Amino acid sequence: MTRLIVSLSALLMTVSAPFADPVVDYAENCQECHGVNRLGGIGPALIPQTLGRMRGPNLVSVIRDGRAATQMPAFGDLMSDSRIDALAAFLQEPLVDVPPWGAEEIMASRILNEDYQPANKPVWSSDPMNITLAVETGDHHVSVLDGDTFETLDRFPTPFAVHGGPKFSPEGRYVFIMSRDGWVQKYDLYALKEVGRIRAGLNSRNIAMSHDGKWIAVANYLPNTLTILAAENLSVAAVQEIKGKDGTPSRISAVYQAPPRKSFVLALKDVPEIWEVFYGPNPPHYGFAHDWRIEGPAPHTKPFPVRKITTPDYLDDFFFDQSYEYVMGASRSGAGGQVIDLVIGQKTADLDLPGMPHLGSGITWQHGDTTVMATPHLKDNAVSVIDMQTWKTVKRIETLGPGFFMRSHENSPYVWVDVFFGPNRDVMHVIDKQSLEIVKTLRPEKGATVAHVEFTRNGRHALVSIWEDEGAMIVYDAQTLEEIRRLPMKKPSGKYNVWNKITFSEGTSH
Ligand code: DHE
Repeated sequence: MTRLIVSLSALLMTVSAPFADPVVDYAENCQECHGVNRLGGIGPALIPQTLGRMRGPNLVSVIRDGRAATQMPAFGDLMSDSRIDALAAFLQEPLVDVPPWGAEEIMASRILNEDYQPANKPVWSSDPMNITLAVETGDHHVSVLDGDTFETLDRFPTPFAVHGGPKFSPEGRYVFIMSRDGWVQKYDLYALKEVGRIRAGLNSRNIAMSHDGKWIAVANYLPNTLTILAAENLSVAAVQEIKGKDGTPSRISAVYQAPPRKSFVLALKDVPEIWEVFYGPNPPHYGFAHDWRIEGPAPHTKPFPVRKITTPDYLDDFFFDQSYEYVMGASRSGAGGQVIDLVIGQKTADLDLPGMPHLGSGITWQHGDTTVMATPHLKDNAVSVIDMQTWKTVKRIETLGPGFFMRSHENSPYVWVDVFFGPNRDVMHVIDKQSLEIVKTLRPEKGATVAHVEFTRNGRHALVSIWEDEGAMIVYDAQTLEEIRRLPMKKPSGKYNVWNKITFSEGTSH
């Protein structure tokens, strides 16, 4: 529900029809973002299976007051309490007809591009390792840029409402992109052509690619499943129902790959558990019970052994250390964080992380003789810097507002962090990695949201989004912090450099 949809007609309806039908209220105010049949779109699906911990009074207050750190606006000024109650009750009614979405339905949704011909080598002459993608959510496109000249090599349409980082195949030739309504798109950067797409879930969180490039794991909210696709042809390798050890169905907060462990690691959103799904040839022996193996449908016979770890608290968001042994997790309730050791399967430390840390965009760097991890907070005007040996907070750097994304690069002395929310959402802070002080605050366009940074391969340029419908990607000199160029774009969100992503640069998120 974007603010735009809170239209004059909705306002008039509110005044003239105080007892309006929640079905009509939904169609007028919610449908554009949350989808026909409440099955999700840019916003999550609004049915009991996906509302999870949001049930009851929580749901009423979100409709009335909006939701921090999301694009959900407040409807309290537009609807009476009784109408909000009726709408909340309607959203908690099970759908009369939830389409089944198992292996068969997913396979049936696959569309392969008949015009696609693989190219043996790139059809362009740019540095393949410096190709950089810009996701433009304003009109649902991705721009493929030469990271040296910033020439646009292609601009292709994506499914509706892309979310999370696209994932590159290990050699950087293919990219996989996911939309909130569950589509996974495969695009060949050499041929500049879409290979195909498949709807792996009805409402999805994010995707992870196995380190060998063979498998893509899709974390779903709806249905409560993990879908594993064969990257080669987007066929379904497995669909696993997600239920806690006690049988409680759960959404998945997020899934990431853990390359040294040859596994996917996922956190359950409605049950305090982490799962590790092994795809490598010799998974470690954790005494897997038979029903903890995901068996693929024919013609795939590959089992994916699953290990389940009970955690002291929920994990809504998490981050790995560089060895991928430790998971740093935090719950959106904002109580703090926890460190889970994947080798022994237990919590080993607490983290002082109140104020909704956004661990999904955390980064690490060498600081003195230790490695630190830094994360913005969605509810605090701060960046937390944590020592990854002692797990203690080294510093909380005060910012001009809550931030969403941060990035750095091995060759840069700076960390860049946005202020995504509040009156100062038009600024970007630049922090010195050693002194941990803000050394410059950029305000490239007064009043325009400025967010998300990516570096080019060698770290020479920092690319910043003017996150507006008629926005732009600004190219900064990453040393002098001077603006060099502006490329007009339609609400650019994330940018992704092939080299930084496939080498797991310490300055980027997963
Ligand atoms: Fe995101 C990444 C979760 C809202 C834009 N976001 C991620 C990831 C997670 C996540 C777990 C890491 C996935 C990955 O890259 O594989 N996001 C959440 C939420 O829980 C939250 C707060 C609420 C929700 O509605 O889901 C949320 N996110 C948003 C937005 O409102 C943003 C700003 C706009 C949008 O497009 O929805 C948004 N999220 C992004 C982007 C990334 C992302 C651009 C990738 C960042 C990167 O550099 O990798």
